[in-house]
Amino acid sequence: EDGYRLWLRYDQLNDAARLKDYRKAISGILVDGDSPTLLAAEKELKMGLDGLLGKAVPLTEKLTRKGAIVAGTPESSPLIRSLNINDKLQEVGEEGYLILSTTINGKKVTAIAANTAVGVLYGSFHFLRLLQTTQDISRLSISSSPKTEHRVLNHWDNLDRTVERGYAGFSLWDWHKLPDYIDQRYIDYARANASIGINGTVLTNVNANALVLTEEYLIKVKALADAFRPYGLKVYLTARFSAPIEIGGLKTADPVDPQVQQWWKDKASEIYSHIPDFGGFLVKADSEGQPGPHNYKRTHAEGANMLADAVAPHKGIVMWRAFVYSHEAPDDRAKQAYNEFKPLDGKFRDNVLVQVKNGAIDFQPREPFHPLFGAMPETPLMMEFQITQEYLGQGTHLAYLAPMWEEVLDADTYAKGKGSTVAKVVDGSLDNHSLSAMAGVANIGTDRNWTGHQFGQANWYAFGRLAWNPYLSSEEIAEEWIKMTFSNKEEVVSAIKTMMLNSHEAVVNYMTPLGLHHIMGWSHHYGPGAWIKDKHRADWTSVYYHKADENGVGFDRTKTGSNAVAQYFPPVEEEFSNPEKTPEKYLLWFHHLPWDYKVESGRTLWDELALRYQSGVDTVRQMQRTWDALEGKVDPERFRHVKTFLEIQEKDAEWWRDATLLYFQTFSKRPLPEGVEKPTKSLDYFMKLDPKFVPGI
Ligand code: BDP
Repeated sequence: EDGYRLWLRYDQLNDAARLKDYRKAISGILVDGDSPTLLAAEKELKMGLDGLLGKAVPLTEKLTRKGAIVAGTPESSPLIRSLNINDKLQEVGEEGYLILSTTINGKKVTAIAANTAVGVLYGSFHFLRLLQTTQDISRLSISSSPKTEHRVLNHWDNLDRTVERGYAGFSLWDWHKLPDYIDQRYIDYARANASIGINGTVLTNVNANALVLTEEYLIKVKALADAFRPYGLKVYLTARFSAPIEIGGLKTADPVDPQVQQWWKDKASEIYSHIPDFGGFLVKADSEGQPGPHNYKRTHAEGANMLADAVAPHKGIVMWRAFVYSHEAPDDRAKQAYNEFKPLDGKFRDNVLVQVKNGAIDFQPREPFHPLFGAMPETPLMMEFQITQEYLGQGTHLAYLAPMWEEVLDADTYAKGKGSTVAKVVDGSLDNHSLSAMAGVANIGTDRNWTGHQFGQANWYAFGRLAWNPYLSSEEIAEEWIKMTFSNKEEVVSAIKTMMLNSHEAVVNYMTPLGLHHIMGWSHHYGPGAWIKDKHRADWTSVYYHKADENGVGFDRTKTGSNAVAQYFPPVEEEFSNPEKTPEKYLLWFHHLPWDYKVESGRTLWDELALRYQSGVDTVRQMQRTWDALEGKVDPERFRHVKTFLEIQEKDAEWWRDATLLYFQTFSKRPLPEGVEKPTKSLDYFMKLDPKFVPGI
């Protein structure tokens, strides 16, 4: 049990009663049609059912006995056609499916029906999930379809196979052996994605390399696209804005230059000649040194539209990122994306989505929702979540991220009055956009268990499930994942679920409680670094964000400060403007408050801060106790792995607590309250810990 099989383990079920029912109910698999996708569905059903039932479930061509799993589309399968379910099928659209307990020719069957082969595949995975989570399958009437159209992983993978902010080994894409060698990993990767409805993958880093757009690489990309296609997974690439210069020999990359426009059109045609269903481009432009339209005094819309025009004839899309901030450190980096993009609302082509990170700074352990959500009604905005834990303990901390994503998706923007949630902006329902998408920055690499931490798998899983349906609860997703990945036993499920559901809050508490943000180590972003200052960019330092002084701590984003609150709709603006009304979790995000400001608990801000750091550490220790009690109830290999990582997490949590509190104490000049463990090292020690990244100290 090294974790390779992810949540698709298919071991024989140990719930004896259910197993008996399933064995009785399922007699064979009947998938008519021979498209690669239908064959993939058939193969998965066969593998899954054989494993889960612990017996060979035969593939059949005719319906001779009751108990068949009949899967197909009305075109591929006369049996599905005979069900006359066209009306119901119409409702589930292109990728949706139905799972029905019904009868055909007087025989009881379970029908997995869809309009397309990929819908059948998704339905097959759903059916297997029902068994994996030991649900009753005797009276099924399930209908499911995705709420967002494009559900996309963003790999920040470089062509040399390093992964930016990757903590699970190297890139899966073995460019050297491609196009000839198709690693089984590619297939298993595609299967895993299909099982949760992910239908797109951007293969390359947003900090892009134009080389991937050359013929030499495109044939390798084609090989991957061919391997993924049966699983409904489209490939996308990042487009480096200056590619026409770097690989095209042009003198400019100005988006209004006809030669440049033609170059991209030709490049798009070339790509589509290799990969007819190529998804399109993801672009990071004019951000952190990446080239972009601003180099030519053009707008983001002009840049995006040029690429959009190039891929439009082939039905491609452009995902243009809003993660921008200028080099001249402004009064507040949090305001910049809104300031730059809001005026461009309505100026983008129909096949452009603007990809917005969940918060306005940068994937912090917790951020209030990005004010752009709801602010650009004429433009489809897509969500960018970060699955890889750049700021949340990277490869070694257990942090189940779905509660954080849920918090953002459920947040009310009030853009069109109460109930205008971020989820409704993202799925297009608020402003009637048919184009909709969600992206997740992947946490996947060559590590045997794919994600470095065994529990990192849960974040990949949860991202896919939320992209399919942003209204699912993080709790139900956790429960599914635990049952499929570890065990169906109630005591195990509830113990692991508690760990997972408390884990994100624990990380926030020992890193950045009460709305603190961006106070981590310089550049690597792993440990604490609240003292980071005097860099060439102010907005890359910690002091810029926490603004601690003898009077207090926090970033004033109200009228008396940067007034970033004005970017939110009135009731939200009001709430965030007033420290009494601001949810405590965002307090220091919006306010600079005195050390003895009274918080909800009646304590002073200083005491509360210190106790939150302690509580983060305590929760990790609680997780350790819970995990230890599971010894013998989960397999020894994964048990040991997680146990060791929890030890690292405890050590790191103490490190964060001690280093950060000692630093803030130099301003607050107050003792640590009762209940907070005394640091055993000095601030000086912590500041010198990482001299490589803290030059000059
Ligand atoms: C930041 C990362 C950086 C990425 C950037 C981005 O530190 O490596 O390139 O985001 O999203 O979080 O473009």
